[in-house]
Amino acid sequence: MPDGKTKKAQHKNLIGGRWVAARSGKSFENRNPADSSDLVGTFPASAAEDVKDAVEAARLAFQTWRLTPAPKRAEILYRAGELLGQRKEEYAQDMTREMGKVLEETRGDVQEAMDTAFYMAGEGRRLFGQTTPSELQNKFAMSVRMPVGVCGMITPWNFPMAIPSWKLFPALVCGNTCVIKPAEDTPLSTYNLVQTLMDAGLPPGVANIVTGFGPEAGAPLVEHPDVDAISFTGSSEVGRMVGQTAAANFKPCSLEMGGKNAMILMDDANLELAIEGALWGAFGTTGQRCTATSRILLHKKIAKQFTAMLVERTERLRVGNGLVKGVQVGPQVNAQQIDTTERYVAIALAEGANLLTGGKRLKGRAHSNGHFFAPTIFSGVKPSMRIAQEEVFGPVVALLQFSSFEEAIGIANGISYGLSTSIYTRDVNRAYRAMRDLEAGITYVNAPTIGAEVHLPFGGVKQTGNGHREGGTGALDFYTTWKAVYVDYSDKLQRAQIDTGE
Ligand code: UN1
Repeated sequence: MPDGKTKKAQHKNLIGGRWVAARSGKSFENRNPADSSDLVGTFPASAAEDVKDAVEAARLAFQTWRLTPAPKRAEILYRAGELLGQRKEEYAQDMTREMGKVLEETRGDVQEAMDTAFYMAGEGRRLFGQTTPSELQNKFAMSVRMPVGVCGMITPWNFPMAIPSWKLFPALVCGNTCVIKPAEDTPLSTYNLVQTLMDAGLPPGVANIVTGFGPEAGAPLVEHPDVDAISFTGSSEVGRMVGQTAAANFKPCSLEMGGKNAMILMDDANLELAIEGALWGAFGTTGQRCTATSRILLHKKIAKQFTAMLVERTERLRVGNGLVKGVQVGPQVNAQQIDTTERYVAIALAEGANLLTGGKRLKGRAHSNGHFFAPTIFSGVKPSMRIAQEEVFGPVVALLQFSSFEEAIGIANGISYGLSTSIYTRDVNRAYRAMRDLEAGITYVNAPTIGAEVHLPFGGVKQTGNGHREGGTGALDFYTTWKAVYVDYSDKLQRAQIDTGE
């Protein structure tokens, strides 16, 4: 078994199809956030020199991969999708161990990678361009998609397999080669994904992995002159640096960052349905989704009733190790993340919000070795409070009130992010108005703010991103560049715009 696949192993980087240690020999530990005594494995703490090796390997592989017919590239993705299906349980277990979210969700994460594999495999026989008439006689005009080249990818820990698949699979089917630096909290799931691609027949050097930390391994990838495009998912703070560095070299760069996603509950909402949605949207993945429902806007008429129902149901959620049956909410991913949650609880209290439940770390026997935080609800939140404006990325939800539809839309839009939004109503006119007026890349009607499907565009407006989309055909637009091709079969010089025949 290659070093990259053994459990609890000393893992290595994958460069040019070979498993190699960081040149410095340094490594870091990957521990289970539900039980810090459980060492998942060690991974290379890579630096610029390792990134350089990986980019060179990707450049070399590009020469042949770009010439491999797209339907053949797609067959490898399709096989990878099938293999992921066979390995789903094993990979879900690995993912829960390294990231913490419950098994049901990590199975979903692997499923999302499978969905992306099958969808992008289909694109291998499409990748449509256009043919269009020429303005001149005996001349043929068309546009074709060309691969961009070597693509650098920096991925987060909250969807350790799905998000790498959103980047790798479209890039590969389009004929690019890749260097991926996964989050230091969840490298194993990227190993599992790329190992599956190799088992499905991906040639050496087409996908390379370099593990490590942002400043040492991520930054050199963004800065490397031979990396043609960068795709980043993570915090706005890091995204800004990635974007600025890429811009200095005119490098295409896709940024997908934060959210402060609102669910609006009108007075005609089905409250039972909305409770289910709120619990799932706010506390699924322990609130660690960029699409998490972190604000619930309540019509004054139903606010009291809904709040009581939500608190009651929240207090019944089982928080614990995601590998244990019946657990609904796992730990936070690391010490830093739970510190942030704790800090925001203090900020919200200082701002005058009412803590209805939670607000503290869990310390019992089942929780003593992990980063567990009680699902937390604040009421009496004003739109200008930091708890209503800033992303927490933890199990914390803010309840706000409104008295008209217009006011609700105003509050929902009154933030610097624009990823996901939701409205619960039975009024079809209001639903359509919300679909039009909510400033976000995603709007749900009668469903929470999470649950995007891979064949539709994923991304947001305002400071959530820089205009690109993952998922759907938007991903193809990022991983290809358009070439216009003219074929003149007149056997004479025809000057466009000049030989107009007038
Ligand atoms: C993320 O939150 O970073 O739509 C990605 C969803 C998931 C993907 C979330 N399919 O909630």
